[in-house]
Amino acid sequence: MNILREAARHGDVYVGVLSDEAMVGFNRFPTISLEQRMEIVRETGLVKEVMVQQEVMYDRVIPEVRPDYVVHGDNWAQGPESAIRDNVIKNLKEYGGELLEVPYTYNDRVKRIDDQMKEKLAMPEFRRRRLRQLIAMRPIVKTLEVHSGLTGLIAEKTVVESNGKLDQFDAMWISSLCDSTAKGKPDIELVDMSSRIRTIDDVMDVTTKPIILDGDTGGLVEHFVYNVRTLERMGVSAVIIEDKTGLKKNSLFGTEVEQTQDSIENFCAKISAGKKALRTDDFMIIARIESLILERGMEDALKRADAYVQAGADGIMIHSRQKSPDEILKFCHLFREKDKKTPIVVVPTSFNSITEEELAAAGVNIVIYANQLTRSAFPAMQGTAVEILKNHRALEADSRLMPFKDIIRLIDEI
Ligand code: SPV
Ligand code: MG
Repeated sequence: MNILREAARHGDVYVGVLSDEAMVGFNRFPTISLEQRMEIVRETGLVKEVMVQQEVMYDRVIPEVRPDYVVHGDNWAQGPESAIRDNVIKNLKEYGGELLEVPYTYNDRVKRIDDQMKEKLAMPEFRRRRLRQLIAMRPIVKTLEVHSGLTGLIAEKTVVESNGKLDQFDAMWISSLCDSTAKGKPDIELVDMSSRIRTIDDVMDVTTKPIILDGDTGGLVEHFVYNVRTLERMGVSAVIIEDKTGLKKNSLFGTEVEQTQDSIENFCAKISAGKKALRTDDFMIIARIESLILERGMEDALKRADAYVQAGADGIMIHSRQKSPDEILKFCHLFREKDKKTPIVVVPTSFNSITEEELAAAGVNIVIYANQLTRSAFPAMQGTAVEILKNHRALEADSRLMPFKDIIRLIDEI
């Protein structure tokens, strides 16, 4: 209201309301529809026209409207959002327009509204359906591995500006490998569901983004049907289960260790039973195909994909441990020839040269960065431990550490 009042003093006010797509790129997910957001602005009676802004940057809208002034809150001077400010200044300069910055209103009432919106986004029924919404809205859903409150905060809050665009992660992956590794345990379904749920709960407590759980093999069908219900109730958006049976080992071992692929019939029965147990249309059961990992061939992978979709799978994850993305791209191409809509998920740990744009162009809907946070944290921590041991003190390790004053302020206070 302050901003609108200030703007109205200078002439006719045009307000740009960001589209959902533009918002989710750098801000939080909208809690009300675009039409409702526009209506709120119209209702103030201070505005001549409300327009939809399809892009965060102003390269299109400013030359089109050529406003005498752009009026904006002053809360964009620091951090990645300063790129938007720079972009506005650059566009105004073209014809001599002016930027007016209004002090941002910080008070308890505004904070409360902000907290309420965040709380709403974190609620199970809102969080759960957000993955499907993002699949429909984003060219590709960018998903980062998390295994604790702290890693959850990194996925939640990291926003970057690059090439004039702001970007953030859309969703979080609770990996069996990294959840187990964080507990010093092997990735063999040893860390049980109660413990996995504890991790999910820690993450949910401090985040709002949707969660995809690595459900390993899904276990016994008789247990799986209960577990999907629990996950759905908690507000998890999807579980991915892999078509293996017996003692599961991590797929990145490939054929170096013995791993048994489940039969198509058994795995289809597991998917169908899980789907039948669900109470909402939001929760997704995604079937993960291990045929390429186990060197059973493309034909087997495609046959299984078809059968799993028929059995009710809400998405297909295709995995590979080749350095080259070729077999994944080939699968996507052949799968998409027949099935245009079932979401495809990939985990480019080995074939990491492929970009998100290339994956999206191949018809992939979700990309999961499944272990990079853990793999970067471990050498950093180990290096510090070595440094302290070598020097009999912590001074030498200090230059690699986050400043003490930053760590105590890392976590928001309520
Ligand atoms: C995990 O992150 O635990 C996965 C993906 O299952 S992978 O490790 O690539 O098999
Ligand atoms: Mg796993």
